[in-house]
Amino acid sequence: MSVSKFVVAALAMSVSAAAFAGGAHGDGHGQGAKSGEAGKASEASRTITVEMYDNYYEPESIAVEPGETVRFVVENKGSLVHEFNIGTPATHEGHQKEMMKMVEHGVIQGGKLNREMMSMDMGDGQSMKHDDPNSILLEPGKSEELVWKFSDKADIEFACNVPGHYQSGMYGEVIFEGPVDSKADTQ
Ligand SMILES: [Cu+2]
Repeated sequence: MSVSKFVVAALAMSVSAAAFAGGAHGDGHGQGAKSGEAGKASEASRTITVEMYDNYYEPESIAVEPGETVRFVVENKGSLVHEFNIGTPATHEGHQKEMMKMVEHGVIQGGKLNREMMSMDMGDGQSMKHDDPNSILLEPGKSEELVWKFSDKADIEFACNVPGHYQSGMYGEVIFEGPVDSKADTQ
């Protein structure tokens, strides 16, 4: 789709954009249930700082307890836009297709995000809103928090789905360690 056609469609479809925002990622959420759900900061057992570089994370992996709620402080210390997204390999693969569209339409341009365009509807039942609770998308120098309640043991990674980044190794393993029993002491 050409840019001009996209803009026209986006303006015409603003109503469906609102509808889409609610249920856009039905499939993703279904699979996301395996990785957990949005958590409450008041229930977080600890804070983990994650630094994003071009193109890797520090730390490279994260160890959590099954069912643990963690507050992540995510900082983009690279020169490109990066994402911190918690999900299964399948959800990451699906999200990479969405983010490819964001690049194709100029929403993501290297180190910049076009927030205005992100709020538009693409006119084909897709939006480029990036507001899933399991994900943060950041420009260089920016920092944001994400609170996540992990599910029981599952195949979960944190990953950057900006095109090419996952493929160049920008993902890390979530390692499940220990029983949940010890949480009784901290809560
Ligand atoms: Cu990245």
